Amino acid sequence: MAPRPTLEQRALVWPLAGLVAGAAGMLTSYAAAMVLTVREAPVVAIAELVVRSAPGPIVSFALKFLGAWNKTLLLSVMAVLTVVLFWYVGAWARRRWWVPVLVYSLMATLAAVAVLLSADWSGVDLLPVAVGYVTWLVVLSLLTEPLRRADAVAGEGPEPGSTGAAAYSRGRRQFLVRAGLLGAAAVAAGVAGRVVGSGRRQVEEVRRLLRLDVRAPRVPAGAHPDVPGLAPWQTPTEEFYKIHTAIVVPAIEPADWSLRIHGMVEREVVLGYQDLLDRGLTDAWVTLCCVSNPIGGPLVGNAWWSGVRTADLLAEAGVLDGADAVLQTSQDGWNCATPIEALTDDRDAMLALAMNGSPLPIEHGFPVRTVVPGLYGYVSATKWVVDMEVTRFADVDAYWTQRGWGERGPVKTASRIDVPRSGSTVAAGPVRVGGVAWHQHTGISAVEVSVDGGPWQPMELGRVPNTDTWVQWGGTVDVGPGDHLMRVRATDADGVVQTPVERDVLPDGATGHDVVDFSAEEA
Ligand SMILES: Nc1nc2c(c(=O)[nH]1)N[C@H]1C(S)=C(S)[C@@H](COP(=O)(O)O)O[C@H]1N2
Ligand SMILES: [Mo]
Repeated sequence: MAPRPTLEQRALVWPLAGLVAGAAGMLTSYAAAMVLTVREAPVVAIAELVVRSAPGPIVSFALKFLGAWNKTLLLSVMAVLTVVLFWYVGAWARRRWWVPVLVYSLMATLAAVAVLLSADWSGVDLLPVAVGYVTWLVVLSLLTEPLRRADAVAGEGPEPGSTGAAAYSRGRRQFLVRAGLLGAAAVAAGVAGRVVGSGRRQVEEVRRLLRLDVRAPRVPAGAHPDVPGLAPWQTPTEEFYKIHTAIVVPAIEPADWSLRIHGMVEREVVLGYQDLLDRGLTDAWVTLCCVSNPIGGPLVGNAWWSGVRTADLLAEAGVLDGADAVLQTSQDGWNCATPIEALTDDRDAMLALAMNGSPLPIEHGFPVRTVVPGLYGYVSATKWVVDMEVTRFADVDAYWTQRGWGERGPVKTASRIDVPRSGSTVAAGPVRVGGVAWHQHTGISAVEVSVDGGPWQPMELGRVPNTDTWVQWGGTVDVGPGDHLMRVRATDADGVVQTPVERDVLPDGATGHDVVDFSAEEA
C-alpha cells in the first residue's frame, strides 16, 4: 500500500510538468528552425541579442577574462535561467493557470523581437517561435490536467487505501505516462529536425564555398535618378521578394543536380551543373515580377542574372514543329508551362546559376532556376528546375493555370511611386518624386504623374541597358500647402498608355494607377 504523499511531494511533480513542457517547446522550435529556416533555433537569436546589446565594457571584460569561453558561459547562464524559469512555471501553474501563459508569452515575445532584430530575417524565421510557444501551452495543459484532478481528490487528504487515494495515484500515473510520451515525441521531433535540417545546411555550406566565374553586377550609368528614398536600381538579394509553394524548400547539391530536356525534341538532352558551367555563362539585368503583385506592391525586383541561354539548349535538343510550350518542373513538384517563343527568341531567357554575382540563394532556386524576361514568374521562373518537356499548351495543365490563372502570363505595363510615401508630409513648394515602371521585353518610353487630377507631367527616365528591366523615373512637382493625391502612369515602347482601369491580380495581373496621398506643409 502506497504511503500517503506528503504535501511537499505532491507539490514537487508540478515543476516536473513545467520542465517537460519547457523542454518540449525548445525542441519543437529547434526542429522547426532546422527544417524551415537556415537559422539556428530562436534561443540563439536571443543569445546574439544579449551579446549585441551588452554594454561595451562588459563585452570586453568577458572577452578578456573568459576568452573563448565567454559564449559557452553565456549559453550556460541562459540554460540555467531557463531551467529555473520552467521549473517555476510548473510550480506556478498549480495555483494560477495564467502565470505560465504570461511567462510563455513574454518569452515568445522576447524570442520574436530577437529574431526581428537579427540580420536579414524573413517571415518564416518567426515560425519556430510560434511552434515553440504553442508546444509550451499545449504540453503544459496536457500534463497539468491529470495533476489538477489528482490534487482535487488529494485535497481532502484521502486515507491510504481509500478511493480518493486510488484516484490520486491514477492522476499521477496518467501524468507520468503523458510526460514520457510527450517528452519522447519532442525528442524525436528534435532529432528529425536535425537530420532534415543538416542536409539543407550542408547544401548551404557547399553554396557558400562555391566560386562561380561570373561577372560582378555594375549599375549602368544614369540608371538611377537622384531621388532620395527611391528603390535601388539593383534589388539587394536579401530584399528580393520570394514566392514559392514549397514549405520546406529543396536542398540540392550542384553535383546532384541535373536537367532533362525531352518531349517534342529531336534528341533528349541531359545536363549537369558542370555542363552548364562548361558552356560559359552569359549575364543580363532582368526585372522579375509576380502576377500577384498588387498595384504599387513590392513583388518585383531587378537583379543581375548569370546563366546559360535556354535558346541555345533548346536548339541543341531540336524543337519539333507544332510545339508551343515547355512544361518546366521543379524538384519539389511545382510546374509551369512557358510559351516556347519566349525561351527560344533573342531575349535573355536563361537557366540562371547566379543572382547579383553570387550563386543563387537556396530560396531563389539554387542550384539552377529559369528566368524569362517579359513573363510573370508563375509561368516561367521555375526555381530548382530539373525537367523541361517540350510540348503543347493544349496537352498540359500547370500548377497555377489549374487554379484559374491565365495560361500565357505576359507582364503588363506597371508603374509605382516610391517617393513620396503614402501618408508622408513634405515641405510645400518643389517636391522630388520618383519610382519605377516596367513592361519587360517591350520597354518603357514615358512616365507621367498627375497631382490632384491636374495635367499629366512628364518625368525623367533613368537609362536602361535593355528593355527587360524596370525603368527608374524621377522628377519635381510643385505643390501648395495641404493634402494631395498623386498618381502615375507609364507608356510602353509601343506607345501604349497604361490603363487606369482597376483590375484585380487574378487571373492575369492587376491593372490601374498607383496613387499616393501626402500632405505638404508651409516651409
Ligand atoms: N519551384 C517553384 N518555382 C517557382 C515558384 C514556386 O512556387 N515553386 N513560384 C513562381 C512564382 S509565382 C514567382 S513570382 C517566382 C518568384 O521568384 P523569386 O521567389 O525568386 O522572387 O518564382 C516562380 N518559380
Ligand atoms: Mo508569382
